[in-house]
Amino acid sequence: MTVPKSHPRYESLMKRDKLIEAYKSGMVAEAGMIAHGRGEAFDYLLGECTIPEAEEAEMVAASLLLNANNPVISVNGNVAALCPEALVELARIIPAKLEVNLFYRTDERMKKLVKHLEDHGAENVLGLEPDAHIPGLEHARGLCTNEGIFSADVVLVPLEDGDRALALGKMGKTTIIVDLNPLSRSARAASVTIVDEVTRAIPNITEFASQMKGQPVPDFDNSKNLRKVIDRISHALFELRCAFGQG
Ligand code: PTJ
Repeated sequence: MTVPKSHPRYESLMKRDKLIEAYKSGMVAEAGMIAHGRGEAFDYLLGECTIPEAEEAEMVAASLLLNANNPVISVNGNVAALCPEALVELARIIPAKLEVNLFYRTDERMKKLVKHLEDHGAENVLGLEPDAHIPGLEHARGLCTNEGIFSADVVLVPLEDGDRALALGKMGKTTIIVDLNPLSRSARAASVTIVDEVTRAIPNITEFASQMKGQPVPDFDNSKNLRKVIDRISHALFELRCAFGQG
């Protein structure tokens, strides 16, 4: 499908197109399409832009990654499909390791996603040969590498399911989540929750990281930040409600 750039939903349609193509090529899980739809709905409520609360969380995320001993970026199907270049660039700037870690893990998807990242410039992508297991996560979902996620002190896990975010937190890791849904279990379980669309969030973190080398991690209260996000959404809905008039 050719969408003219002038189409008011151009950006959104392009993202859908990327996901559909990646789904057809076996990189994105079926459920990934559903997850994206839920994200879109929340993005609509946020005005499809980076809100100040997200910007603050992105700055803190950059600082945590820069100050980590073993920072790891966990990559799933949706994220790899939507912004592979941005992930590779962030990993380079920090520097951080990239590890493919899937909810719906199959060997075939793992190989395709590792290759996809390599095609976009990544080197030494971890995940294909897991030698560790995240405690408390059953089956293949918990598989990870000792060199990467298992020994990481700070993990960036965009679009995560709540279980894994909780399990990583229980391991004592600092977890940074990107999730457009501020009400999700992941959002509430994370050390830092970035309520932003992943294709905006990752380049923003990279931009902050390029400016913040050598600086300490700023104070940050994740619950307070999430409360402000929910207030912002509530206010936006109220304004919309008013636009429909009285009665
Ligand atoms: O590739 P896999 O096998 O690891 O599977 C990935 C999915 C995303 C299918 C899996 O992790 C999953 O089922 O996730 P959930 O529990 O649906 O959570 C995904 C969260 O990401 C939801 O809360 C969405 O609102 C949010 N989300 C979806 N798309 C985006 C997003 N947040 C930021 N940017 C997006 N583009």
